[in-house]
Amino acid sequence: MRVFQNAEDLGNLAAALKEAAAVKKNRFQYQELGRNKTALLIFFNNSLRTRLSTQKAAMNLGMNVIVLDVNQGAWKLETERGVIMDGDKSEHLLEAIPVMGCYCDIIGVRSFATFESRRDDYEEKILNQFIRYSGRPVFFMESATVHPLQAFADLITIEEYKRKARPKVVLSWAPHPKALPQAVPNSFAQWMNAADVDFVITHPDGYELDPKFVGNARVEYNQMKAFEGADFIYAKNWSCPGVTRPEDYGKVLSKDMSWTVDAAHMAVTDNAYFMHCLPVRRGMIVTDDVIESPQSLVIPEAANREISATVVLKRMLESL
Ligand code: AN0
Ligand code: CP
Repeated sequence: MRVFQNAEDLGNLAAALKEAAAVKKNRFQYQELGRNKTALLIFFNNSLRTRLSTQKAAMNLGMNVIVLDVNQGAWKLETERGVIMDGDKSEHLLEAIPVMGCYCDIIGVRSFATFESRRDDYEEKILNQFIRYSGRPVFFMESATVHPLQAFADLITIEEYKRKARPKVVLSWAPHPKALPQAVPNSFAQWMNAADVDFVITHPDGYELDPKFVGNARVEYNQMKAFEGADFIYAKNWSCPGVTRPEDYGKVLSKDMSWTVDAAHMAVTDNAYFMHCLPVRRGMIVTDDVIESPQSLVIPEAANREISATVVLKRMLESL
């Protein structure tokens, strides 16, 4: 595997889930695979889980790991071509990327949507430059539009906890004070569409996700109706994807607190599990009692980030 961006990059998902279960039983069985290989993890944005779980995954495989926080200690990077660099940016991404490639075998990159241009974000301008100019396999650690390591970990978690062959999974928008990316809901939708689940998306008017991620999912604007009989509730805030109104891209259109997932919401489900990728704002996305309930899977999801990253790095090492 040279690029890990979409669900299809893993090939057969059932096989990938089997591999994940085997890795989880013995996460050190491929220690030799990564010997003298180096993973470089590049962060343009903050992280707790991705930073720790991906380092742990690389260590499980016997790899060396280098982590770079671009905004803390590296030179400020220009990303546009044709610019006269007389401002505060000392280096161009087009030199920085191949240089980074010199010191590693595999590169992971976190670079969130900037919301400056919908087109640049949805064309994955930054990550595509890493793919093109680094000369190394590249895995996405949350890009402008996708967060596949999270979605894979979420699918592993659903596989572990499901009580029906084909559970009902609901992706629900929830309120948040700041504009957040669409990467997590985009990837979650993409992976749920590829998996064998009954998938429903619910959000207020104007929050329609990009059709390429919605696929054949059912969209239900009445949140309570969407929750009826659900087995898994996956809450997440996202800002306006700009599908119906491009001028609203990246904006906060609603802070409607009636969408906060509370006990009354969970009561209409089939004793559903509660999921969120974290970090989560209590009182906005979800109430304390729901996130602290025995039905909350937020910690098992985070734990499975180590497993999803181990499988992805293993696949990349195997194809070096
Ligand atoms: C990010 C987001 O919503 O995409 C990262 C989530 C994994 N969240 C925040 O910036 C709070
Ligand atoms: N879920 C997730 O990716 O968390 P971090 O932003 O802390 O890495």
